[in-house]
This record gives sequence, structure tokens and C-alpha cells, in this order.
Amino acid sequence: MSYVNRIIANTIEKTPGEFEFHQAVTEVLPTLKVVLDKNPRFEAAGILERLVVPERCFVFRVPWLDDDGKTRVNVGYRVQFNSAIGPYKGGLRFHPKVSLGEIKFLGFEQTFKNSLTSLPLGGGKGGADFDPKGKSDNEVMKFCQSFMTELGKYLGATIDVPAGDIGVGAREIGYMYGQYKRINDTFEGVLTGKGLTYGGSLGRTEATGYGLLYFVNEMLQRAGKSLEGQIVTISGSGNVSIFACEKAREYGAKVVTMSDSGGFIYDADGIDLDAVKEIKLVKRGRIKDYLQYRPNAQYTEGKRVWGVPCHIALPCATQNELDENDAKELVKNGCYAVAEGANMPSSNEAIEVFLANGVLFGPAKAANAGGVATSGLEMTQNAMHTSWTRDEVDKQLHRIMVNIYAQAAGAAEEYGAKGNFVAGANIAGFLKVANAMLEQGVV
Ligand code: NDP
Ligand code: 2IT
Repeated sequence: MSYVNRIIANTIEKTPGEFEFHQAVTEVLPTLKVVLDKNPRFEAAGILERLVVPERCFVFRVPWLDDDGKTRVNVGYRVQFNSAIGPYKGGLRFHPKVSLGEIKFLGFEQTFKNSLTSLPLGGGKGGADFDPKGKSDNEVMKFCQSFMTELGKYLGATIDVPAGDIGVGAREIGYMYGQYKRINDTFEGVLTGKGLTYGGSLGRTEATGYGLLYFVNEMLQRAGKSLEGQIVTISGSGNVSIFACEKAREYGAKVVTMSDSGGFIYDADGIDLDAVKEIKLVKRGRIKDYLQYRPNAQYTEGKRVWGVPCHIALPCATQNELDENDAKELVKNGCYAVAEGANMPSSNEAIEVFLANGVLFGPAKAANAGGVATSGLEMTQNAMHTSWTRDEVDKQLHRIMVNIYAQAAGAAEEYGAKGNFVAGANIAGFLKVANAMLEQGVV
């Protein structure tokens, strides 16, 4: 059995039930085979064996009192995956389905993504099976305080720096930062995505969505195409989706869909983003409420957006939201570019369909790295006790996304997979981490 296949088989055997983690490892490792064959030093030093095992995982109880005075208990996680190139860095996800396998897949992916940013950021991820939906602000605060009371033991501005992800935005980051500061009596950049009044960076809120479009724009331009006048479908209606929609429109594209876990809206005239912002960012409502603002739009309950014809599709909600059949339908309807705002939104079979049909495909770890890259810029500003203008941050984000495209495209070409940015992003992300691990010895 080849080195890669041996590590995949062993990982699956040793981590029963961690299906998303298996999926991520099964996607990444085969694309590294060509690099590993060319550089036997990686196998000799057991690089893959080390890469697939987190440096450490914390699983902890999070007890809190709800508004009725009833005791509630959730399970919290932090996976510190890889610190070869910098302090652990990666978001926190609050969602009822969160499990160790999910956090491990996210931490594994984050390690390569952070490497691609070219900033000194290691890989980590965390979260809890807490559902912020339907909770009062007071309950969310109580939960966040209890969560941070334990999580804070493992963090530090040069140790491990979490941020937001699904279910964790400015409100949650604020409550967690307050609790960390209260316990540790230190004002340090231990979280990113902070409010602008206490050390946050201008542009971080928008960064993942904007960065996604900077990547798409670069990918299209290099293929002699442009966003101007193109029909775009976006899934989700959270942080990433909203700012992806905003920047897509700035580039002259027409976004016609958005969704949440209830269903999707289709607006042939183009999404009214002010309405979506009011529903989602102000009222914390459901996407079907969009019909109150735009009665001519359509809402489809319980379905995803991929049946809607488009030129460009941007999955920005969650993992495995786009399967093989969705990919075939997109291709059939003339979609020629897909870029992942979410982490692992496409199944491995869907990715194969895109690549086999010559779809320009921007994989998550490259296309959505703008969020964590801007988190890296927030850490730099915190360390320097300064703050940059929105324009300065945005220029750096743009430069980083163009550079990520160049790394993915360049590595793909160098290793015989021209145009395959999945392989290219994996290889480029891997090489920096693997070389850093080699240079630091067996640790
Ligand atoms: P938000 O919580 O702001 O929004 C998530 C959106 O996805 C909501 O519309 C939500 O709908 C939908 N969604 C979540 N889970 C499911 C599900 N199981 N089925 C259907 N829809 C679902 O999260 P973000 O926008 O921050 O994150 C979205 C994706 O982008 C995630 O994959 C995340 O890991 C990734 N990402 C985020 C970054 C960031 O900086 N925030 C950076 C890089 C990647 P509902 O409200 O109904 O649950
Ligand atoms: O998946 C991701 O890259 C994020 N949720 C952002 C992580 C971060 O540390 O900004």
C-alpha cells in the first residue's frame, strides 16, 4: 500500500465516526502523492503521520443557567492542530450538530489554509454544540462566559487565537473577550473579529466574503473572463454570504439567490442586500421574511439553491451542502465557475464532477482564506498597538488573495495538474508546513 493510502486507512481506523475528518483527509492526502514521491524526506520524517494527528484536543463541559434559572449543559471543544508555522489560529463554531469530528476536519483544513495566507498562523478550531438560535442575549452571554472560563486556560495572544465561525459573530466574540479579560487581567489580542472599540480590525467583518470575490475575480481574469453581468448563486445568508454578495455586486454581477437552513430565496431582479442585512444582521430572522420586502421573489422551503441556473456558484453556508447531483446539475445549466466560501461545502464526488468538466474551481482553503488572513492582520495591529485604515487592510487582503491564487495555480502547474487548484492549494499549503516541521525536528 502506498504511503498516502496507508495513512488514510490508518486514520479512518483510529478515528471511528469522525466522518467529516475522514472526508477532509481523503481529499487532501492523494493530491500530495506527487510531492511525497519527489521528496522522500517527508515520509522518512513521518510528516503525514504527524499532520493527521492534532497536537492536542480539549473537550469540556460548559454549564450555564438559562433565563428560567434551569441548568443547561453543552460540550465545548478546542482542537490545537498544528503549530509548525505560528500560534494556533481558527474560528469557533456554535451549532447544535458540532462534534469532535467536525472540529477536527475544520482544524485540519485550517492548517493548510493558514499556510496559504503566507502569515505566521498555525491551525486550530473549536466550538460547542450550543444553538444560539432562539436564545436571549442574556443566555448567549451566560453561555459565552462559561465557555470562555474553561477555553481561556488554553489561549494566549502567542499561543492560540480563536475567532468566529458559524453561530459566532461580533456579539459572541465580545462576550468571550470580556470574560477572558476579567479572568486573566490582561488586554491582549487573544481573539480576532473583535469590536472596533476594543482592538478589532476594520474590514474583518467583510473579509471572508470580499476575499472570496477577490479570488474569484483573479481566477476569472486569468481565464479571460470577468464577473461583469454574470448570474451568481450564493447559498447561506450569514457573515460570509452577505459580504460575498456585496462584493459580487460591486464587480457588476447579479446575485439571484440566498438561503438558510429553512430554504432559499430566488430574486430574478437581483438580491436586495439591504433587506437581507436587516433580516439577518439586525432582526436575526429567517430568509423567508425576504418576501415581506420583495413580494415578487420566490421562497422554496427545504431546498438548496443549486438547481437555479447560473454562471458562477458560491457555496457559503456549511459542509456537504453541494453533492454530486448538484454539481452535475450546475454543469448542465452552464455554470463554469465555483468557489467555496464555506469550508468543505462540496462533497469529494462533486469536486470530481467540477474538475472533470473543466469548471474553474476555487477550493475553500484558498478561496475563503481572506477571513483568517485579515484575522492575522488584526493580530499584527494588536501586537503593534496600532490600527490601520479600512483601505490599508483591504489592500493587504486583496494582495493576499491574489497571491493565494498564484500559489495554487503555480503549484498545480509545477506538479503536473495545471488548472487543478484543489491539488495546487493542497500542495502549496502543505509544503510550507511540512518544511517547517522538518526543520524543527521530531516534535
Ligand atoms: P453564519 O453563522 O454567519 O452563517 C451561516 C449560514 O449558513 C446561515 O445562513 C445558516 O443558516 C447556514 N447554515 C449553517 N448550517 C447549516 C446547515 N447545516 N444547513 C443549511 N444551512 C446552514 O456563519 P459564517 O457565514 O461565518 O460561515 C459560513 C461558512 O463559511 C462556514 O462553513 C464557515 O466555516 C465558513 N467560513 C467562515 C469564515 C468567517 O470568517 N466567518 C471564514 C472562512 C470560512 P441558519 O441560520 O438557518 O442556520
Ligand atoms: O474558517 C475560517 O477560516 C474561519 N472561520 C476564520 C478563522 C479566523 O481565525 O479568522
